[in-house]
Formats: sequence, C-alpha cells, structure tokens
Amino acid sequence: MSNLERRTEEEKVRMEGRLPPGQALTLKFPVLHYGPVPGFNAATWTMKMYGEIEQPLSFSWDEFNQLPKTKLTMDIHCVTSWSKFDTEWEGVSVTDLIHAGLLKLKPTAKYVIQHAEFGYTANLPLDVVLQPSFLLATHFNGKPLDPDHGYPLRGVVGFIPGRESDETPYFWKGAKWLRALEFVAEDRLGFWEQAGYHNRADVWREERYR
Ligand SMILES: Nc1nc2c(c(=O)[nH]1)N[C@H]1C(S)=C(S)[C@@H](COP(=O)(O)O)O[C@H]1N2
Ligand SMILES: [Mo]
Repeated sequence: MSNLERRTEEEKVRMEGRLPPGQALTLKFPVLHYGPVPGFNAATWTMKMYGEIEQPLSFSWDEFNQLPKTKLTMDIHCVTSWSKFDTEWEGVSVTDLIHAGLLKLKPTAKYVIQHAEFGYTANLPLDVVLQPSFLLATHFNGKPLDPDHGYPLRGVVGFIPGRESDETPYFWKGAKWLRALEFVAEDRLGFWEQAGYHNRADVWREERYR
C-alpha cells in the first residue's frame, strides 16, 4: 500500500463525510486488545444470552452456525484514530433473532453487556445493539475471523453510510472472543469504559474519554 493511495482514499471518504474528526484512514487491519488470544474448542464453546429475557439461551458452536446469518458492510473507527472503510462482516443479527422468535426480550432490557473470554466486557444501549450496524460476527471479508480479530465470534459495531441517525460508537464496543450477551435494566461500564474511556463513545462527537 502506498501512502499516496492511502491519502487518495482518505480524501474520498472525507469528501463523502465519512471520516470522523481526529481519525485517519488505514488500509491495514490493526490488531488491538488487552491480554492474550484465547484458544477455541468447538466441543466445549458456548454462546449464552441471559438477563432480562424471557428464557436464557445457550448455543453450541454447531447450533450457533445454524442461526440465520446476515451480511453487513460498514466503516469502523478505533479510538486510537485509525478508521477502516467498507469492511464486510457476516454473522448473526440480534434483531433477526428477535424477529425469528428465538430471543424474547423483557421490557426491562435497556442495555447489553458483551462478555468475552478472560472477563473482557463491553456495554452498549439495547437500541444500538438492535441497529443494523451491530452484528455478532463470524466472518470478515468472506473468511472466518482470524484468531487475532476474535475467532470464532465477536461483536462489531460501526457506521453504515446513509444511516446518519444511528449511533456510531468506537470499535472497542465490539468484544472479540465473545461468549455471552447479558441484557440488563441498568447500565454497567465495560472494560475500557471503567478505564476512563467514554461510555457513549460517539465517533462523530469525538467522545474518546470521559
Ligand atoms: N475481548 C476483547 N475484545 C476487544 C478488545 C479487548 O481488549 N478484548 N479491545 C477492543 C478494542 S480497543 C478495539 S479497537 C477492537 C480492535 O479489534 P481488532 O483487533 O480486530 O482491530 O477490539 C475491541 N475488542
Ligand atoms: Mo481500540
């Protein structure tokens, strides 16, 4: 990748209004996380959903892969200032699970805590989790996630061009190596949020720190 190519692409998305303040376009896919990369065992792995829902759910890896899947193209924005545009994801949409009658929320569910391996957590309002720009992703650019990027499953959240009225949080709000969604009535700060990062984390308002 030449720097000229990078700057040409960046100018294009800037003109389109897709480059949030303080961000720079990258053509790479940086890896960012705290702690080690966990292993994966398809025989013991489960994905759970619990909290303010009618019935707790637990999916094996096989079961999870039989859920309806959807594809999504969006821009992702890391708080460390890199942005990546037109990234392609495939996975399970929480809204689709609700429409399929598999997931039944209680009216008290207002926030969602993503629980990942080693106790990593990320919190989001339920409304954001139900946007088309939030996905439980198994694939990136047509291939299963790399271990570094969250294999076998991660939350992802970003910006879909044309959906300006949706909230766009920074990319840390998607937990790699995701193992559970907890639906809660009261908000609870996640890992980076407790470390001083902004709770809403809106990229357009540049809400990086609290
Ligand atoms: N489990 C877990 N998920 C995580 C993190 C982490 O430390 N642990 N870091 C977050 C941060 S800060 C970012 S920017 C993105 C980076 O995703 P990537 O490594 O695929 O680029 O993952 C997020 N998800
Ligand atoms: Mo990050």
